[in-house]
Amino acid sequence: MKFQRLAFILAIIFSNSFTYAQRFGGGEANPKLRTNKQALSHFQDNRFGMFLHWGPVTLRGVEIGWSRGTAVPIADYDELYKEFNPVLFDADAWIKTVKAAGMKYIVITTKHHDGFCLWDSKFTDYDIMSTPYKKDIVKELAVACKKYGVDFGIYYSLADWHHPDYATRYGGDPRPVKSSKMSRYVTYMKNQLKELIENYDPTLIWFDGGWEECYTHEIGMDLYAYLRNLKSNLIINDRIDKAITGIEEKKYDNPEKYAGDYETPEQRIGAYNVNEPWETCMTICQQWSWKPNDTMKGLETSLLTLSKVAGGGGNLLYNVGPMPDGRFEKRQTDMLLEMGKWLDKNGEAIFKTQGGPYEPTSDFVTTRKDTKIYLHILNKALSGITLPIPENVKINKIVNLDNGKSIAFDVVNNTIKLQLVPSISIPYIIEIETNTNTKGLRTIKRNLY
Ligand code: FHN
Repeated sequence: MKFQRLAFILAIIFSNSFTYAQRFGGGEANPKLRTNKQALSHFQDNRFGMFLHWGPVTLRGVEIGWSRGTAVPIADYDELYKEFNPVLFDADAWIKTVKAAGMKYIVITTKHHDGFCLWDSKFTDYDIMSTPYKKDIVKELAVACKKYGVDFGIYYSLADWHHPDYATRYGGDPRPVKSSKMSRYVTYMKNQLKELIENYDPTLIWFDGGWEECYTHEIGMDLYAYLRNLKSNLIINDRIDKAITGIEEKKYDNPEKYAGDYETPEQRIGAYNVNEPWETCMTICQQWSWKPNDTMKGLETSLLTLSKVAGGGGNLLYNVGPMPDGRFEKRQTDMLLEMGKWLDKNGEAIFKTQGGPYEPTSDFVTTRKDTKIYLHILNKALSGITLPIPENVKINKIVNLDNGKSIAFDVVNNTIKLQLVPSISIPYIIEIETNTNTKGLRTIKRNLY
């Protein structure tokens, strides 16, 4: 009995230690789920990217996918491609804006739930080459990303309410499901994903739409392994499988069981997690695809979101919905360029950093890199901060990154006190120079300060 009890305890101890390794490489338990950790840490270093939801539906200014059969009758929605002619689309202009905004990668909807393909696909005519525009949007963006050194990511919806073999209908689609054959649809997806990988070489595939019953955990695992074999350093999000933490806001107690390289909290700041990669996706406006006169988030809100996500250890994928003529709205471009100016001054506190070591509060979050800890001040009125300092850490100097001015501080009994001047613009960054490599510091719990 004693031996069995000991074996049980050891099994519990080791099973947890394999969770991270299994899911992110290292553990031998399930090679199907092995990702490329080097590619993943590069993705994490990128920190800030642009999500792009675009397609013929922008002609009506309603939500992509979801308005098929609701705001727009299916028969009309499925004909919109015949009008789609974004003559002002300029891939170089888009990617120049991405770079000027300080963003390091893009994720473009190559196919959303409506099934329309923004690239020249050999496997369907429901694609950009059947529109009056007749140019491969995805190709042009892939070329522009390479030209300007921006990582190229693609969004691909596993749900396809247009495809006859996808076995779930939406929007009152009258077609009988019995004629649908998911195995044929999976083959269609594999063919399309193979041509996307081989012809456009994305660094990342952002899956979505896997929540419907017809798409199973088995399909997700098989698809992950298929893609992993096609491109070993491809980054694949958690929505390729059924542990869709981003939408359900729930933790899975056995994440190693599910495929996917990182978690995808949506329209919210993800929970503090400096051990596993995650990315918040969020709209700059309210709608994912373009909507005339949509409500837009301002510069301060956008920068606070970026700081809070980085302070929690995550990436921010910030969404722009391009207009039907192929341009970004000027107000969105202008705001993004202001974010870029802030990042010109403060980007060292965002890029290639790790979240923490202090757990986030409503007044501040922290990031760290090399021997530095960056305090992101989120509260305009804050006039001072008192924090415990980790053992053996010495503070050499403290500087306000915004104005370059040194900040006076006291250290008493492993506690640092620093005075702040309430500021008109937030977030602003206080850089703390220490004598230690901060990456190794354990998280300092919020109840200690
Ligand atoms: O249904 C989609 C939605 O249109 C959008 O693409 C977002 C982006 O994360 N994902 C799904 C909703 O969770």
